[in-house]
Amino acid sequence: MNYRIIDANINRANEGLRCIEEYVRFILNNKSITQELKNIRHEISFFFDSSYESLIQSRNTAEDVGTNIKNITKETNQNDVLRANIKRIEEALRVLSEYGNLPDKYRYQIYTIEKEIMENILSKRHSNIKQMLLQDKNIYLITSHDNFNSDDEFLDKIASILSSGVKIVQYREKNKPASEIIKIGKSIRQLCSIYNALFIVNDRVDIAKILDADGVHLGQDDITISDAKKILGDDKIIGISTHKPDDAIKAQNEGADYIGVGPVFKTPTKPNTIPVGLEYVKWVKENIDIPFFAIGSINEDNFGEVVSAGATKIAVIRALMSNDNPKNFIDKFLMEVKNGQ
Ligand code: TZP
Ligand code: MG
Repeated sequence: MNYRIIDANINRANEGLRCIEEYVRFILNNKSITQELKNIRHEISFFFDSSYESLIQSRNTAEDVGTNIKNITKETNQNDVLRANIKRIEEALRVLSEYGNLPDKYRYQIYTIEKEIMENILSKRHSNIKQMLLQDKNIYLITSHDNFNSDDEFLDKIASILSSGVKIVQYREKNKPASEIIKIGKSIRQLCSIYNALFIVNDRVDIAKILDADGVHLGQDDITISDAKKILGDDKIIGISTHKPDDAIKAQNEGADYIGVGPVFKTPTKPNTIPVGLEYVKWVKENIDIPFFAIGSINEDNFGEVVSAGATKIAVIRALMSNDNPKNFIDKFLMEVKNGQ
C-alpha cells in the first residue's frame, strides 16, 4: 500500500466531507444528511485505523511536490465551495478505493447525497420565492357559491373583490361535481390572472393541477403535504388548516407554505367545530415561523382583537362574499394592521 497516497486522500476526503457537512448543517439545516456525512467520515477513518501509524510516518508535507501547485478554482460563493468539495470527496474516495481497497459504497453514497443536497437547495429556493409571494397578502378571500343565484353573479362578486385589492383567492366548493368545479374554477383562475392574484384550490390537488392553480389548501384529513408536493411540484403553494399547536408544528415540519389558524370564532361554515379562540392565534404568532391566516367569523367588529392577538393576515368568506363594499372592509383591515404594528 502506498501510505503517502492513502494518507493524503484520507485527509482530502475528510476535509471535503467537513466542508459540505458544515453547509448541510448550518445553511440547509438538514439533520439527516449531516448525520450521513458524519457517519461516512467516521467509517473511512475506522477502515484505515490499523494503518494509522504507518500513514502518519509516511507523511512528508514539506517535500510534497504538489503543495505549491496553485488551486485552479478560486471559490467565490458558498455554492461553489459546496460543489468543489463534493468533487474533491468523490475524487479522494476513488483514489482510496484504487490504492487502498476502500469499498466503493462510500463513493456511491456521496453521489446520492450530492443529489439530495441539490434537491434540498432547489426546494429551499422555491420556499423562499413562495414566502415572498405570500408576504403582502393580508386578506385571503375564500369563495362560497351560497347565496348567489347564478355562476355569473358569483363570478362578478369575485371580480369586484379582486378589483378592491384582494391578492389571494381560494376556490372552495364542497357540493358540486368535479366537472362543474373545473368549469367555474377556470373562470376564477382567469380572473385571478387578470388581477394578478394568487389562485388556490381547496381540497382537490387534482383540480389544482388541472387548473394550473398557484397552490392547494388542505384540511387535516386531506392528502398529506408531501403527497400534494409529489403531484404539484415544489413551486406550488401548499397551505393547511390547523386547529391546535401540534397541527401547526407538524405543518411547518412537513413544509407547508402557510397555515390557516382557526376557527377563531364560531362560524356557520363549520357548525360542529369548537372555536380555537384568540389564544391559539397568540401561540402561533409566538411559535411558528411560516405565514399564517387567522380564520373563522372574522369581521369588522372583531378584527381588532385578532390583530391584537398577533395576526396580520386573515382569511374570510362572509366578510367579503356577503359585503356590498368589500373595498371598505379591506381598507379598514389594512389600516388596523398598520396601526397595530
Ligand atoms: N375554515 C375554518 S373557519 C372557515 C373555514 C373554511 C369558514 C370561514 O368563513 P367565515 O364566513 O369567514 O366565518
Ligand atoms: Mg379541506
